[in-house]
Amino acid sequence: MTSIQRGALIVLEGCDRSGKSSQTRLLYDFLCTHGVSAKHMVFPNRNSDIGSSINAYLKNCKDLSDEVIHLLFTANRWEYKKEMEDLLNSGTTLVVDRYSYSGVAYSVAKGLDFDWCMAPERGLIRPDAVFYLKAPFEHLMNRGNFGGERYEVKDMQLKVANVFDHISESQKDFWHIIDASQTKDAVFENLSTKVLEIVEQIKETPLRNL
Ligand code: Z5A
Ligand code: MG
Repeated sequence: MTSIQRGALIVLEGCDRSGKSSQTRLLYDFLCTHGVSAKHMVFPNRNSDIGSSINAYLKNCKDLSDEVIHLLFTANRWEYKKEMEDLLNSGTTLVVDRYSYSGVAYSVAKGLDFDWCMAPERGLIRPDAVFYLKAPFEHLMNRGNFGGERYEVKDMQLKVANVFDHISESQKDFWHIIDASQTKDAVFENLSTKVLEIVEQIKETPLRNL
């Protein structure tokens, strides 16, 4: 009897306009055409009740304290934990556009304590790989639609980048830095090769929590 081999949890992180949504969509299509069962997920997931409050906050239609919005972003991930776990255990690879690290990076950038921010993320599923799409702010601000939402200002983006840098430095075993200032094709080339390797490598390993 053959046991079901699990799927991989692949997360893309990075500052605004670094290309996460473009690359997660490309990656999802790529995995499907290579015969890998896959699902594309995005956080925040704005479709739930919690997600719609987050959406109103990001669009500047609702004011919430920094602590409350932080916990809503985290709760939004907890809403989907069971679904993610079931999919991974049934062999589906998840390609996720932002995850717990965005939660921590944006809240720490606003002045909240790192450990306080990380605490409610503990118990969520630990990614098998995080790809950090990294590029200078000056490069990213010239890309489409920058400035439409609450956090899309230079000072905030520089602080967010600092937190991502700090986390990637401390979690080198599963964080991979990708130069996001390259063309979309070049970024994808880098990413897709590594992802296929990781999907193969983790098949027999147990899921772990943050
Ligand atoms: N947030 C939080 O505070 N806490 C949390 O826990 C979570 C999130 C999960 C909404 O995120 C906000 O929520 C976000 C963090 C905070 N802060 N802000 N602002 P979002 O993910 O919904 O934001 P978005 O609207 O999708 O934008 P984005 O993620 O910043 O963009 P992106 O996905 O990284 O980039 P893209 O959409 O793929 O590309 C942007 C543009 O650049 C587009 O015109 C592309 O065609 C172009 N592009 C992409 N790649 C390239 C390359 N390589 N070269 C040239 N042009 C490119
Ligand atoms: Mg995006």
